[in-house]
Amino acid sequence: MIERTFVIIKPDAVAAGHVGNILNRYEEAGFRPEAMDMRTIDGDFADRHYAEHLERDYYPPLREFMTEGPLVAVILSGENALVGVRELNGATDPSKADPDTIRADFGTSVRTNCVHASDSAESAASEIGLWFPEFS
Ligand code: 3AN
Repeated sequence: MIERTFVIIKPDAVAAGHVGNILNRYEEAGFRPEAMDMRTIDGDFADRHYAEHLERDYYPPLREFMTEGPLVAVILSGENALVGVRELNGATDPSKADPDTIRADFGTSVRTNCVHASDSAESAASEIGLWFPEFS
């Protein structure tokens, strides 16, 4: 099934110069960008994106990290994009991510793990609605 998912190339990956390499992984796997935007978000916007994580101990430094510099927001589409993109990304903790995944290659910690991807069709719809209201 052709699906849409929402991806963030996080501020650590932008600062380190990995935007092109990360987009290349998705394109080589057959996923195509439908929308893409570099922007710097504020804390209120981060709270809306991470609404399910607000009470977690790890959230305040995650909020700081996600607002510290530009990131790239992307809508990707393709066959089984939801699971396929998360497989390309690898596990949340880069040190536990499978070899050759994006997080294994470009992530540096659980927080600075270089990419985000929606974890379900419901979260993709809500994240696309938040980040790209004109595409929802
Ligand atoms: P994923 O992005 O792999 O779906 P989630 O949804 O469990 O992971 O977590 C969302 C984000 O919160 C992660 N991408 C990571 O940046 C951060 N995070 C999750 N767990 C931790 C943790 N134990 N310590 C620090 N940051 C965390």
